[in-house]
Amino acid sequence: MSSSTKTANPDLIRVWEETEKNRSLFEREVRNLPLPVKKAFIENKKIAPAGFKPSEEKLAENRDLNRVAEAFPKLYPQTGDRVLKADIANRPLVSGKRVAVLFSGGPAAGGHNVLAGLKKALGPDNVLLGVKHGPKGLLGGSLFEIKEEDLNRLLNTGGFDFLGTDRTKIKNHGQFKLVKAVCRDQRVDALVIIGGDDSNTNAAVLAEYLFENVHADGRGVQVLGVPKTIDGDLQEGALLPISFGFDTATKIYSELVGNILQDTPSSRKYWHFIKLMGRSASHVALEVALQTKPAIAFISEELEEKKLSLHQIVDIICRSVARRAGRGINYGVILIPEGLIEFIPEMKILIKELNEVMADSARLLSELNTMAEKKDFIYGKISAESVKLMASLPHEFENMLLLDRDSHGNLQVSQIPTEKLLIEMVNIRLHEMKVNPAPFIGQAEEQIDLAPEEVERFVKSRFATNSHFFGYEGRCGAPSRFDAAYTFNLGLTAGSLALAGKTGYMAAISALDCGGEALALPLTGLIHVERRHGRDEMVIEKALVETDSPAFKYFLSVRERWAGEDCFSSPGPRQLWGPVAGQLPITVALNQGCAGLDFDLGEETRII
Ligand code: FBP
Repeated sequence: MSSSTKTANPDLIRVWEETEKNRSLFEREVRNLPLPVKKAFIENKKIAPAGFKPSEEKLAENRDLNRVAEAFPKLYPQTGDRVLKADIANRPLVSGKRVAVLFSGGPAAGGHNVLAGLKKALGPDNVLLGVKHGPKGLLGGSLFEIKEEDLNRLLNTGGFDFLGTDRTKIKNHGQFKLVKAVCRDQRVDALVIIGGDDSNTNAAVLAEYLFENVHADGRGVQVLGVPKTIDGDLQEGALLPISFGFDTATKIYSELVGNILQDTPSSRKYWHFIKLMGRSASHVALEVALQTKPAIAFISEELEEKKLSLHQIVDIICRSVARRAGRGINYGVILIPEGLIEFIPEMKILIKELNEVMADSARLLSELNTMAEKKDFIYGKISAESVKLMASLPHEFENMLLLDRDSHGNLQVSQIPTEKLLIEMVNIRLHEMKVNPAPFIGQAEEQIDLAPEEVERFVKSRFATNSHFFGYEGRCGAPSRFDAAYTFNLGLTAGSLALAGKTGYMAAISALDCGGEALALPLTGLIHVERRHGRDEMVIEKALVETDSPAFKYFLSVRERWAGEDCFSSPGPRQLWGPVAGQLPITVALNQGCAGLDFDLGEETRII
């Protein structure tokens, strides 16, 4: 029979069409998986909310506590810098409470499981309201009830699509009043904000504003945070080892990078410049480097500490390319953290100056029609060094630095093609080195120690490149085994805090390798004073990679070997079910002093 006379089997078509809207064969399976649940949330084999009591755990010393106390006069006396922990002795017996939840900022795997945990903690006697489209939806009053049956669709699936998210910052009086009105009109008793450092700072500000007198009887609205960001830069030592979404994103990137690494000695002809998402901190790049062992992985925090210029970074790459080419290895992988350019001192000054001019003159700039006019205006306001640096950059890159800022006034670094900029600059430098190799060869620190035949091999070698940016690929995948369990327990913690009447706390889980401890971290204890956009602001600081951390020190001890040898590791796809063995992110396990990579967050429990 010819193919034109064949017809598709209608049963197969029907089965296939059912896979639309989060009902793929894969999603159907992952939804049914049991999850580890912490003991504090289990009573008589059923999920139950926990109460809270003071913990002996302490936050790191906060030098700005007095200023925070002044800025949060109502919240601070309640929360201060005192950590709470889940307590099975005082389970809240509450009914009729209405808790609203929203996503804020970029998506991260496991958000849907936070919703599931919240819903389970609240139980059938309380109401969980979903806010559509993040903070913007809150201002517009877009709330709807999340039903038990919604969990059948949500559990263990990736993305934030059930509610949507956005990056609106609720910061002015008009917005605060709107939120108050929405909470009063929709009888919201508690608001849970699932977000990163900025969003949790916002949660603290809202907790202060909504502390009292929202409802007719004088009650306020509780505000709670849940730590989310694939960037992994919302951490608080042992009390909050990592934000959710980091594990899934880094495992997805590690699979992709591992595949590319495996391609390099197979095809033997490309250098791959791979930029990895992570707006500021380089936790993602460090984790992926440890998972995959590339030739070079830049860690922005180290570059900043060493005050390296863009040209010195280019030289590091060129030396490695030449050394490997001398040994006949004409390929390699370079990992570049998304935020790298903001950590190069000269670029940092330039970007800071640009941010300030663009924030201060936003209205004026919006009235200028052409890029040339904008440039003229901006260049007239920044320092001579910055103007010079701007002029030395490739044209495309220069324009990118002038793109509109996000709602927090930050440069949208994910739009800056750093990987392409480096390729362009490395190409030029390698050409210079090949034309006249003598000055580059030798034993001085800035030179390359190559034998004459290696120099010859390098000079004859071809430098072919590919650029990649792995970012959005990793944010919305189904949560890894770790993130699925972690987020469900974070949801249970936040739901319990809501029922326990707490406000101004962020849910956290510590002791990830030994049963987990559900904690409530006081937002007022996490807030510091930081200079942003030319003024002091109260913010939760981003946790950057520390160059004296165990994870970074381990990386330091192995990177020379990775640079010189043709070694790599290809970890394969992330695990979504099966044993919890070997599933912790390696940077987290190293920094937390864990004995292994196994996580332990309680007993496997069927959720739906
Ligand atoms: P959050 O901190 O809000 O979770 O977002 C992190 C992130 O994934 C960054 O790594 C990245 O720079 C940014 O989002 C990109 O988001 P957008 O597409 O909104 O610019």
